[in-house]
Amino acid sequence: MSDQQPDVDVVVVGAGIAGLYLLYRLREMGMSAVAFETGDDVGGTWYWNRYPGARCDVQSIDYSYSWDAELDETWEWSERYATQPEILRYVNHVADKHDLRRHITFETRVDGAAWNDDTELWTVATDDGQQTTCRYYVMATGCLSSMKDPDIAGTGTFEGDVYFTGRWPHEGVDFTGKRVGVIGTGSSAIQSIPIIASQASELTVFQRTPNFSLPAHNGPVRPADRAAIDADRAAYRQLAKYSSAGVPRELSEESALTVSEERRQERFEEAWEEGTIFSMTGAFMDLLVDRTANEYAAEFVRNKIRSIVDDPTTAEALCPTTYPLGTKRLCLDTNYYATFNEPHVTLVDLFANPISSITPAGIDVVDGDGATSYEFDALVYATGFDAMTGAIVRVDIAGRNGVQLKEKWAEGPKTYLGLMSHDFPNLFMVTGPQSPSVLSNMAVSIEQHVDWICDTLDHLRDHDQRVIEPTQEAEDGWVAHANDFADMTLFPEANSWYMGANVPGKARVVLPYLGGVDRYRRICDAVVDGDYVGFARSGPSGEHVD
Ligand code: NA7
Repeated sequence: MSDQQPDVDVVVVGAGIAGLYLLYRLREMGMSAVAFETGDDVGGTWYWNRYPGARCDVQSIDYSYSWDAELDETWEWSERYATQPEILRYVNHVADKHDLRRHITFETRVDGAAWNDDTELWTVATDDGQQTTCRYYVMATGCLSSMKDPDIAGTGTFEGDVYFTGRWPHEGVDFTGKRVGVIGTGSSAIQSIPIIASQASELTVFQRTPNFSLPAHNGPVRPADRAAIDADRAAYRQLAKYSSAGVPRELSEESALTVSEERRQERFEEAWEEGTIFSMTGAFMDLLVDRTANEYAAEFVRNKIRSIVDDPTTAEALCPTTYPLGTKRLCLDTNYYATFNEPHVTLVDLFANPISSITPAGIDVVDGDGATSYEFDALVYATGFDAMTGAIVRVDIAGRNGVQLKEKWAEGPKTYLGLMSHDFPNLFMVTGPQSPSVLSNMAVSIEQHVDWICDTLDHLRDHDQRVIEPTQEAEDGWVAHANDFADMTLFPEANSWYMGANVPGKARVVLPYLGGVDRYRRICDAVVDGDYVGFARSGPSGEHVD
């Protein structure tokens, strides 16, 4: 083993909510670290997604850091669901308060990273031509940061203004008096469409798969929610950590199959009124595992859509029918469905009239034997992301013996606990695939991963160990467990980005861990308590510790 010393102990990729907390913890531990960030400032998701109406749809009192008690006590959110600018202000405040920017190299993209078995170091290559060696390498790149190629014929030929929701101009966009086309009806579109409609002279929405959306009922933080957290903040945060989705809530023990029709409707009405992302799927215990139970909830929401949208054809087109409720990302909205009652707003159902091409003037769709042409001043692509794995495999990561992560994951991600992958020693992922991540309150899941990673680095240092890597057997077991869990649910039925199904050519395999935040946390803790069961570790002279 070589005794070459690295440039820094840890390279972090990304300066979003995860990267910032990592930098804080590593500094507190006395480890040197540098973060590389593509953007010119902190914020990650909240830096890039500046489209009109962008908000978090986990309540802001829950989607907050808990590690800074003083910040937690004093920061006041102006709304239940804060807007992107407010969240970005919060993240900037944290970076300033803890003087974190000095550890970050902005406007610098990590292109590659290679493990050297002799030096037991990673060499990280950035797009400024520099190389940085480190002992530990952490991808804090976010789950929804690598944009999906819109993959539509003629993309690039449109001669008007073009916008992507995930790369919105910092100076904002005014659509007043403009004819606007929006492609996509995922969360980003559902949040932005009502606001674009309030400015545009004409708005045409191109919908491939309709989504289930619930009213956010946004406004000031609700008194009951505030009281719950104010009563005992530390206890509330602890409850969140050991909850199924990272938000304290009582789990239903009722089956939608055994209660009366009256009771079912009552629970669904309560969920609709509650206006949280977890309320509808949590209304009964079996909504995400039983098709019949799920269909009760789905039909309830479809009836709501029918009651809001005046034109029956548009209403039916907006009703999802091809997948169970909750198996594609549920959305929260403010006036989304009602927007289609506005005379200048049109829905184009791409199942009936698929896009044949983007054109210099707008969009052509197939219409019977002919075509209909739509002309626009501006086009908005709200076409989503290469979720969970995209930002990780976009970097050329070469592990032991040159094994490429991209190739290893070609048939789907292979990880142990969503934290590490065999043959990639000392490489950690924050909210990686096969961890709860996007199916949870990300703030809670990020903190858990950062704490686990930092506690592990601390442990290695204390025990004079310097390399950690999951065993093949542990990884195989975790992959099987994650897939088995998914197979007990309805999630595999949907062509969703949870399944990698939105990106042509991507393996169709469940990406987030479906066992829940609490079960997952207990497993991670048990692994540590079992002296890192499933991980091989070695010290400076190569001696192994199992
Ligand atoms: P999503 O949820 O992936 O939505 C993308 C939308 O774009 C969705 O309606 C897609 O239809 C549509 N889409 C994608 N490609 C095409 C093509 N080629 N033609 C027509 N329509 C297309 O991304 P969002 O940004 O809205 O949300 C991502 C997450 O960010 C969100 O869930 C929150 O967690 C935050 P499809 O469903 O694939 O038929």
